[in-house]
Order: sequence, then structure tokens, then C-alpha cells
Amino acid sequence: MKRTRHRIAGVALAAVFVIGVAGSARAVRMEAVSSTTAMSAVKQVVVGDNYYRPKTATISDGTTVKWINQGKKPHTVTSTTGLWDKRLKPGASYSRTFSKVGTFKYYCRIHTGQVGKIVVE
Ligand SMILES: [Cu+2]
Repeated sequence: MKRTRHRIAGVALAAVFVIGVAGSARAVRMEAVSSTTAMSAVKQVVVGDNYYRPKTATISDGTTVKWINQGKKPHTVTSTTGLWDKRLKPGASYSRTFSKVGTFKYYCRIHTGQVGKIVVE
């Protein structure tokens, strides 16, 4: 009787162990996939008061740039050649995929001197 109870407890423990290992392996795999995606396909640019960081972002062809307004004021992300123009409230973001090689300058229409550029290689 005592031995049987012992064995059941052992099986239950083994099951918990297997589920735990499988669960963490899955979590590790998901993390690997998402970090690869973020590194290869999306480049974040912080929009602050009154700057962009990095001021110059160098990316590869096909990368999406995501500007996020982390400042306390609204700003725009405006192409100097009219390719795009987006006003961002604090907390808002804007994403644009660059599929042509070149240098793309942009600025804030609200704050003089707030400029940045995207270099697509
Ligand atoms: Cu601004």
C-alpha cells in the first residue's frame, strides 16, 4: 500500500517534469523567432522632444522602420521629398517599410532642427 502511493507520486512528479521541460523549450523557441524577426525586419526609432534617436538609422533593404513618440509633445515624421508625412501624438507610432536603396531624410514640421535620416543599404 505504502509502496503504491510512492509510485503514483513518482509518476506525477515525472509528468510535471516533462510538461515543465516541454513548456520552457517552447518558450525559448518563440523567443528566438521573435528576436530574429525584430532584428532583421524592424528598426525602432525613438521620437523624443525634439530629436530622433538614432538620428541616422542605417538599415537593409526591406526593413520596416517604426517611429515611436516617447516624448511629451506631438511630433511629425515628414519626408523631405514628400514620400510620407505622419503626425504622432505622445505614445503613437508609425511604421514604414523601405524597399529602395538610398538616403531618406525627414524632419518634424512642428520643431525646427528636429531632423533625421534613414540610410537604406
Ligand atoms: Cu517635433
